[in-house]
Amino acid sequence: MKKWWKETVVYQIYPRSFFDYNNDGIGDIKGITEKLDYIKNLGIDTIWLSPVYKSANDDNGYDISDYFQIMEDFGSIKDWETMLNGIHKRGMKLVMDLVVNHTSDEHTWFAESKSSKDSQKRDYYIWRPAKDGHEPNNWQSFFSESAWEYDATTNEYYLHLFSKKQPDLNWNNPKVKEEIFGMMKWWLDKGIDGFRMDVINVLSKPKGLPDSKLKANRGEKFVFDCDLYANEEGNHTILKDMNKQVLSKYDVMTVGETPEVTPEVALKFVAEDRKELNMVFSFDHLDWDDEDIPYGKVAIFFFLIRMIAKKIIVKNKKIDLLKYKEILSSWYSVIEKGGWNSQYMSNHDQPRQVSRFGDDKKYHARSAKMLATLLHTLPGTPYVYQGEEIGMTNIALPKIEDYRDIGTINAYKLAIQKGIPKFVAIKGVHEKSRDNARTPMQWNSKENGGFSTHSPWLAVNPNYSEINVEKQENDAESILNFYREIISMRKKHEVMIYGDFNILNMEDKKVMAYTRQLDNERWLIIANFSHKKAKYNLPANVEIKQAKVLLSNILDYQLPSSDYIKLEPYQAMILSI
Ligand code: TEU
Ligand code: CA
Repeated sequence: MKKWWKETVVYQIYPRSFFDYNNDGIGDIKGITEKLDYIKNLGIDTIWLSPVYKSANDDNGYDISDYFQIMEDFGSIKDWETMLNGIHKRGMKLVMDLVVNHTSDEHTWFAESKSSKDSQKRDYYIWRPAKDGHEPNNWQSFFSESAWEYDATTNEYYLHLFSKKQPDLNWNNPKVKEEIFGMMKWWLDKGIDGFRMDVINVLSKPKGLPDSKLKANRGEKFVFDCDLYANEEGNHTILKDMNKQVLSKYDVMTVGETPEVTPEVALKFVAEDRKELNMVFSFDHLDWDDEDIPYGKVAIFFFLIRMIAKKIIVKNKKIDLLKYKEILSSWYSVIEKGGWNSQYMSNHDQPRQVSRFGDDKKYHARSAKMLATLLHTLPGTPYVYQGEEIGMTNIALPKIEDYRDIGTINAYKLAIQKGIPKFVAIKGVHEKSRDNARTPMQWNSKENGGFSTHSPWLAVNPNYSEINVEKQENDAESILNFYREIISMRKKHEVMIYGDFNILNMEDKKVMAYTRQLDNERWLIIANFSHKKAKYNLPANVEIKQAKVLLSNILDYQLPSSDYIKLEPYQAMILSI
């Protein structure tokens, strides 16, 4: 069925790093309002705003201390209203972040909950006594420490799947549900157009909070086992309720962030007839290159050799294209079976896509455009993360003290505790730190990339004088203008939205080729994922003479007359066939 949220292109803003209006070193809401024309000119119709609520800022706003107020660093509710008006005036929509697996420990609910076992709010959170003098179970949080924190006031532990300043709410308590649903309505009545729902598939915890059966990594005490709670049936009960009581009353879009879900489980969240969510953010296409730093001297030695080899010798092996194709085609089943998907390669938690899957040096612009071609022609709603549209890259800061992300800092600490040498641990940080994505937006080649005249809260990437908006505005061949073009194509060609999807070369390790087809309109998308030249043989039913180039990341590209296509490194094209 046709829906506006299938047709839209979403732009994610990480407010701390977008634009600093009052020059205190921190991005803010007025800064966003200032840049709305830029976003509109990109062709965006929906903005997803990472949290701007009042927060203790242990996890940059994902630890909310008051759901009804704006973080002081970012401005006031008046500023927010002005921004919302500006968004709507330009015909765009606003999706807010909903973080309700946990609150901040500085939320008044938690202060009350922790004050005494008899507190009326005790059961807003998940408290347990010690087990044999230890933590109540062996769970590890997402941020590398135990998922339990001891609190002396009542001599019990509370559960936190993320940092210890992010206690988990108890969704078995009907009062919690009521509070959260009420809060959602409050924002919807202010006129917002949807929610991006943080870790929405872990709200419900398994009965009895059992130990994970997985073995802890060597040198670690606790086990990270997201599977244990990610697939709880209780999450569907909560979402069905939320849909019925809240969401169904508004014309809004919803996207749930769901780590560890398979396409089968995702379908249960997004199949239209289940009335839960519109789409989820899956991780399969991003998690497969995760690699734990090993334990022990010998293992570390070989790990290092492999990392160096990966960088120098086999650059193009950064992506296992066969695996990626399998993942894409298995996720397409979600759409075929009556659900919908999101498409993203970057967000505020992930390294920069051009550094991770492309080549951020020699083929910077070309590989960034190749990835953009995919993002906008794969089936699902595309999400562009701020800075991606100019090809912003990863950063490698020399010292752990230069990093701000709690996830990064904790993971580094654990690595050092395990005896991993500092220079190895910092390499892991360079590859995977979430701060790669959080460096300030590069607007121009002035001081701090035009983000702020004050020294920013996190270092600006030193490449801002080469990679910035202003420079790309004036360059017809820039990544920015390529994004504008491909986004505008989506408004003219329904095949990009509703067309069937079919990968043609599942066995090819270098080239990705797939068709999108809607009625008589048939497109062929070809992308070379390698930093070497490659060749693609056209399928028998494609007549090269009939084919027309709709978009290419190589200037003035002309199709050959042969029945195969020679591809330059990272070359990508959209053909109408
Ligand atoms: O992320 C949840 C999540 O799955 C991530 O922690 C992810 O596994 C990790 O970042 C990969 O490095 C959401 C938010 O997007 C994230 O920013 C928050 O820190 C987290 O929830 C807690 O709210
Ligand atoms: Ca500011």
